[in-house]
Amino acid sequence: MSSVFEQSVTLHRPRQAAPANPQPAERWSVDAIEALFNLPFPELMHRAQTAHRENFSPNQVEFATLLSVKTGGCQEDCGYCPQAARFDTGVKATKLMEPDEVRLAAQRAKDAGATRFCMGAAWRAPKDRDIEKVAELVRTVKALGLETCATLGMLEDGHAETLQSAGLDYYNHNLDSAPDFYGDIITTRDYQDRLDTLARVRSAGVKVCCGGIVGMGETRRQRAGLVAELANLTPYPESVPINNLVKVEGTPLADQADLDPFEFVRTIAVARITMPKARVRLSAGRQQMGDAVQALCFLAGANSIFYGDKLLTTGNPDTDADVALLERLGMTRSAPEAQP
Ligand code: SAM
Ligand code: DTB
Ligand code: SF4
Repeated sequence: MSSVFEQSVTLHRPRQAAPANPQPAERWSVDAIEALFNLPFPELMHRAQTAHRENFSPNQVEFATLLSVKTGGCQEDCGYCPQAARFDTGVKATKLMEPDEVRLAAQRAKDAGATRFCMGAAWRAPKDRDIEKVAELVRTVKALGLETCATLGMLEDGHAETLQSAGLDYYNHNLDSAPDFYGDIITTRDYQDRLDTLARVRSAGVKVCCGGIVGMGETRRQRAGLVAELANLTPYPESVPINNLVKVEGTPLADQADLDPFEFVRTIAVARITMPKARVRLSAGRQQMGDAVQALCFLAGANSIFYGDKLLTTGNPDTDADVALLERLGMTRSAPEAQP
């Protein structure tokens, strides 16, 4: 069997990388997106696969590794999050990591096969001095030849520019839910704050990584509402993480009922159809999902995963298990995007 690290023979019009600035093909109404969700599963999958194959090789998956560079103690009240100080989740607060420690972790991720390295910090919003320190971390990771991504909370004017100059490729900031569900989950900042940060990232020339979480008790229409917000961003994000809620004891959503796995797969398919050139990332929740559902997500157009045995504070499948899964499926890891 060929190695997962070898490039597959591509039979379709393959593209290794999303373009820097995909334009929205059309404006999507919530009704139109809900209609996609309502399609028979085979029809929805066919449409998603068609969109996927027009823009990417369907056999390749990007590996992105996450590192929590500053964990816990966050003042926000995001109802899903183990890092919010107000919830008793057992997560210990740490200080921002030093460049040497981050370099080691990034080198390990690269050696294991990751092409993108994403640094997360449990901040509501970084201070100016935090941005300077994270810029140093970005330079450190970039120097190893990895694509860089950071998720640090809300940014002020100038922050995204500083990070861009340090070599930041992507900034992750999720919309998380539909606007009409958001207030049920988070009260300490509003939807417009998130859109403002995304606009700052975009205008600094940093690529946008923006998605959300499903399985928080939202309706199907609200899942459609989240996808509509993402797809109607102009341009839509280059990278779209779709997280399945990881239920953490101590958070308000700890006892939330499981989402039907097919509904998760549908969400991936609808994201693929509405944002055809984006990297759609099958993000949090893989450990709880099982191999068969993950395979359906790849068939629905997911072409990126978080790779490494930890997300930020919760578990993720072992790297060996992910390499084995791709080999079983005859799929391969995507080559890195061309670096500027
Ligand atoms: N503090 C920053 C912020 O909120 O923008 C960055 C880190 S925050 C942990 C990044 C994202 O992780 C959140 O927006 C959310 O989408 C996701 N996330 C956090 N906890 C999660 C959970 N339990 N299940 C699924 N996704 C989660
Ligand atoms: C994203 O959309 N998901 C990642 C990343 N962006 C930063 C985070 C998932 C966190 C899951 C819960 C945890 O491990 O703390
Ligand atoms: Fe803080 Fe981010 Fe967690 Fe919200 S999601 S509590 S802002 S770390």
